[in-house]
Amino acid sequence: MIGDIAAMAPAATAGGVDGAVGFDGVADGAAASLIALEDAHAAHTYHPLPVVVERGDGAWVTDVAGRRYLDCLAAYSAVNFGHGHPVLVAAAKAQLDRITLTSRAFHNDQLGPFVSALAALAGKDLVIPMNTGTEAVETGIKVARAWGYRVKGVASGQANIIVADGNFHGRSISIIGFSSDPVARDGFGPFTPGFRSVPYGDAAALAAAIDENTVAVLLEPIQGEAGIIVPPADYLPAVRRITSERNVLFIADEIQSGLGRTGATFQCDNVGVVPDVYLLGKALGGGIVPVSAVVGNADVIGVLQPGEHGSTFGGNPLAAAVGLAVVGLLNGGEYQERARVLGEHLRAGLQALVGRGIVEVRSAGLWAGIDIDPALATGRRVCELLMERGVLAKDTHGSTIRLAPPIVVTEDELDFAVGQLEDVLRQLGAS
Ligand code: IF1
Repeated sequence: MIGDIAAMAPAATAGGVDGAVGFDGVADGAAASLIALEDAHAAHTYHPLPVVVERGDGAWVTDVAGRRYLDCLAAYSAVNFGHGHPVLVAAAKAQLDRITLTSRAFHNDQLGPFVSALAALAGKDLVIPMNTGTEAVETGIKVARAWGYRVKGVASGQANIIVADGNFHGRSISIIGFSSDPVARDGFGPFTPGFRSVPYGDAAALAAAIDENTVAVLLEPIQGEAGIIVPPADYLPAVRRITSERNVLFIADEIQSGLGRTGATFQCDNVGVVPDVYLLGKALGGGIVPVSAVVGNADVIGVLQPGEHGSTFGGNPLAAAVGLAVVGLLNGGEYQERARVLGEHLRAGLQALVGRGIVEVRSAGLWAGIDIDPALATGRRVCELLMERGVLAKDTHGSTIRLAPPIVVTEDELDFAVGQLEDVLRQLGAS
């Protein structure tokens, strides 16, 4: 089973592990002119590595100079099934020749099958199809507030939602308003009221923050941007118990942690918890189109009435066709099992580097947060050196880097990535 999925990935056009060649980090030729064009006309809201990607296949990408890199970011887990997955590309291509957008003013023949399959995958009965993760989070906030007023009986305009310190749920004004990251939040006020933030992992603090107007708790089951922060094993079960007892919705933001990444369909599965609402995105679109969703039961998601919510592109036939194909890949459980087994291999390889330039490793499935010894280098510097060795990764805060390769990655490719990290740490002076 494990081998089958790798075989299904598009054949690497060239290189593979022994063909991975980074470069000296100085963009040249076509890359330099393309970067200059982007620099001149794209707002500078990012600081990308100086690599210009032209193609992708499976777990690999190729830059404009033909150099290949193992993609250990997978677009922040939006490319869980690899670049150019044949089943997903075929679903998209077939739909492109039929119809791609109708708006929800009319039905289309792809939405019903998609939402039915997604609801079944989540063990729920209703889906609100959206496009980006941010939209799914904002939709979840609207659903929670409407449920609070119309079902729980919270006084109008008084609803509050509990979030966790260190959260990342997107970049809209309401969402950054409850961010604890000054870079994400400062200078964009005023913000939306009705949110309280408590320490992540502390169930007692969460229980103490709940009052008669609390309608929901919104949490990442593992905090991604914060550095793949895995809470104590009993945290989410305690949150589930507390929210059930206090008639508060438990909304799990599985936009990054879900859909196979952590070795299960949802990270909540790994800790035996079923939230009232799943927020999904990223990999739901197969790395091809933006697809997100809010998934729950009718007694919660059903509170919204016609005209109260919507989206021009939400539930469009192209997104639904790809989303249905993604659910099809997940229904068999092979990708979840692969992420679990290969994740253990990755963790063992990284753990062996603790004390040799790495301070701590946190991981779940094929999702790892690695704290580099800050005395050695920043996370950014490590990622620059990894790029020169044919591995693409992304730092997060300070000296933490994250690894999240497509689940189609092979054990040999994981060994290659860990080997390059070991060499980079040695290059930086780690003993
Ligand atoms: C960027 C971070 C990751 C998310 C969770 C909702 C969203 C995200 C748990 C919103 C999005 C993306 C945003 C992207 C980079 C990436 C990211 F670094 F920003 F924080 F993954 F950790 N919930 N995360 O992780 O989904 O609207 O983006 O589809 O903004 O640079 P979105």
